[in-house]
Amino acid sequence: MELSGKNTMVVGLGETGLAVVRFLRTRGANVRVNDQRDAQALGQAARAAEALGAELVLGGHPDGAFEGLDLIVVSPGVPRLEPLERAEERGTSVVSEIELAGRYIQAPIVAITGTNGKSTVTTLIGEMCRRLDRPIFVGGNLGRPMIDAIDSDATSPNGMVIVELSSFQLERVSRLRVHVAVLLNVTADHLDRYPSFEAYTAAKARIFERQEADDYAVLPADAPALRDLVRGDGTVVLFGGRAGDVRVEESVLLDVQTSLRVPVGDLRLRGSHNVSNACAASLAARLLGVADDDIASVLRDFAGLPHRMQHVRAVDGVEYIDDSKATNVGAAVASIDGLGETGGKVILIAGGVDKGGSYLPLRQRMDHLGRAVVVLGDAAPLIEEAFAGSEIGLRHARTMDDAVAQAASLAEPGDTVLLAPACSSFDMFRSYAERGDVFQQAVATLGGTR
Ligand code: UMA
Ligand code: ADP
Repeated sequence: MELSGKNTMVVGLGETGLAVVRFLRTRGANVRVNDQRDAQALGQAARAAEALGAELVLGGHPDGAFEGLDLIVVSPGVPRLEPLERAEERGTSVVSEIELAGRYIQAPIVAITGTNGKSTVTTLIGEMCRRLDRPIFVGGNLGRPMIDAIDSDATSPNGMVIVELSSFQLERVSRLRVHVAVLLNVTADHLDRYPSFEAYTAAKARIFERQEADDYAVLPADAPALRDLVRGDGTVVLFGGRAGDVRVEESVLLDVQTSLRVPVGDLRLRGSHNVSNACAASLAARLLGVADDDIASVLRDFAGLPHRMQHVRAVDGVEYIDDSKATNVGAAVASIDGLGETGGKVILIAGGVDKGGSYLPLRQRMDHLGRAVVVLGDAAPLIEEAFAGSEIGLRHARTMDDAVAQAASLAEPGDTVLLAPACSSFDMFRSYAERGDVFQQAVATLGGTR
């Protein structure tokens, strides 16, 4: 696609937007930037876009800004907007950053989606593929926008682009061809943005749409319904369950097609959900040509990303675990299950911004395994509602320090205090990472008495 001299607009000036502005300007396009925030709120990002020669239309999404354009690139956090839809009706091409990036990448693209486990699996595949001795890029929703890969060696035919893709990023893709597409799982999330669970699922399924016969669709063996989502011509390969190519048998992770065998006890990652993640990553890496020994050594070395089942400290025989990245109910349930047999009970710290799903699965787990739940943030009343009539205690906290103090006072030796909020963090924190940091600081200041 020739961009020189074209009239383009970037909607949303976060990390993605700024990276797209840089890319479009390098290719000689005229760039307008539109964001609902004003210049003051955008701060450095607005100054950077201006310095790159972009025209700024800030503080809202006025209709006029969307006129006279050849191309609009939408940031993932921007939902459906009426002016965008009208521009599309007028024939303006509206794409996501991922679609735009894909058009300039010659390297095979490896993409990972799903409700939970994306960052972990993307990182694992990235670490495994690093052993291939070819230039690689690892990014996407994980942090570095995919468009930043362009013009690096990783996008040459000899390279490899490995990206975590959210449903938001997949919404506006049309021609993106993914060589190895991994769909890990789908449970309720982002129902504050999508009209239905089906709409959310359909966005994720777009990852498969342009696959050809020599591409691979990697799916969980124990979720047959997900296979119906594969629309393209990619070859379906399965992980986990009883029939997956890479699965667990008698506590050993093995690849039935190769000699890969790693005892589950050798993995540093915690929790059964992470064993499933390890199976998915190992299968994808094998499809990409990584040797068994390299897969095995990454599985043995990788200790997990921060704020995912991260062990913080033991105080008075109570373990404190930071799973701040558990930002939906499915993830929080997996966290509780992933603690395994500890002999004690769980004190769960949960709450934040509600995403429109049900908290009942959380209650079911906690009724079995929990001692108490400490709720905080906007979603507290909704969680309380789901726990109505439950035998386990429910406490309210105003701050994270308060939540940790209350959890500590409730816990008995052998118990686990688990931060797995089942919600996003934006009511009280800048990000899940900040929430996790604040939790860890609060835990660090707990004085042990026994
Ligand atoms: N904005 C508007 N109008 C709107 C909504 C937002 O103008 O209606 C503006 C905001 O004012 C802001 C900008 O859009 O200035 C933010 O854009 P963005 O939300 O797309 O955020 P980025 O900084 O570009 O980060 C995005 C991803 N964010 C989201 O999808 C919400 C990051 O994922 C990703 O790391 C980054 O691109 C690079 O690819 C974060 C995330 O929370 C981690 N993802 C969700 C998740 O994991 O659940 C999907
Ligand atoms: P994502 O990038 O999809 O948010 P992460 O790898 O960052 O995924 O993990 C986020 C949280 O999701 C973890 O902290 C854990 O609670 C949960 N989780 C991770 N993997 C899985 C899985 N395979 N199934 C269910 N929950 C998971």
